[in-house]
Amino acid sequence: TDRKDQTFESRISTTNHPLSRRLFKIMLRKKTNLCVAADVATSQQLLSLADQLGPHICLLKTHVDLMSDFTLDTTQELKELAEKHNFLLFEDRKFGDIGNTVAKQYSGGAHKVVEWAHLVTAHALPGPGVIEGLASAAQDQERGCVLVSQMSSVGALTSQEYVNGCSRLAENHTYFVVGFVSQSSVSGDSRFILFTPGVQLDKSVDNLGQQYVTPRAAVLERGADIIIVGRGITQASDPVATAITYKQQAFSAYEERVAG
Ligand code: 5IU
Repeated sequence: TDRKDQTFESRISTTNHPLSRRLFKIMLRKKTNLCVAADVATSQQLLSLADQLGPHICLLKTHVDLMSDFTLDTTQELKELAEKHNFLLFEDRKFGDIGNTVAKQYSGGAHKVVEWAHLVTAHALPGPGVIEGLASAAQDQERGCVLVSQMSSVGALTSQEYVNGCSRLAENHTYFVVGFVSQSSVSGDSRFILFTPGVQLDKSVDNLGQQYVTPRAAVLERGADIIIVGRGITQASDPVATAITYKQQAFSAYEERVAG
């Protein structure tokens, strides 16, 4: 049967990636398939969002390269909050170079992403080397990547052929690839988790090409397992109450989907 008809419970035993299993278990225990995108400029804002929203999310997505005061102390505190509230850390780095370069970008530089992010995004454009490079830098740590199969922005260049190429790449690297960022049900393989950004309740676009659907549409029409929500929550007047609304809508849409 197809991925989207199967429960997270049943998918725990089909995947061989330890982080996919952890993520399924977190989603079931906390009844949340919400990932918050915390695109904020300061450590204080990031840590405060992580602590406040922690109980309601399965995953916290970061872009640490847009922070003005990043230090590794911030990531240490993030790790502690992730343990306290039982969520995973997801750096949306979109690695997209040859294996040798991404291996160094992942483990080195100012951000040392491999030391604290459970998951990272990668573009499939370079071919298998990008995944092999990341996996080599991860060594024996429990790490994984999510391939960008489709994007939410206007005019994205991801053709059906590109999407199919991403799926083949993932199938050949299940030891490291946990799933896809997508806007449709790009894979029926129940081992892969689909992450869908471009979700907001009261807007359909921003002024720089972002396009939004509702949490229900993301899960029921676009095949999302996990919804990624940024400004809809982070810029709300009450981020916690708003996160609860998104969490409940997305999780009940998931329950509806698997109930058939
Ligand atoms: N993001 C997208 N679309 C994509 C990919 C990533 O929006 O196709 I790949 C990121 C960008 C931002 C978050 O960090 O997801 C969405 O934020 P808003 O909900 O504020 O638009």
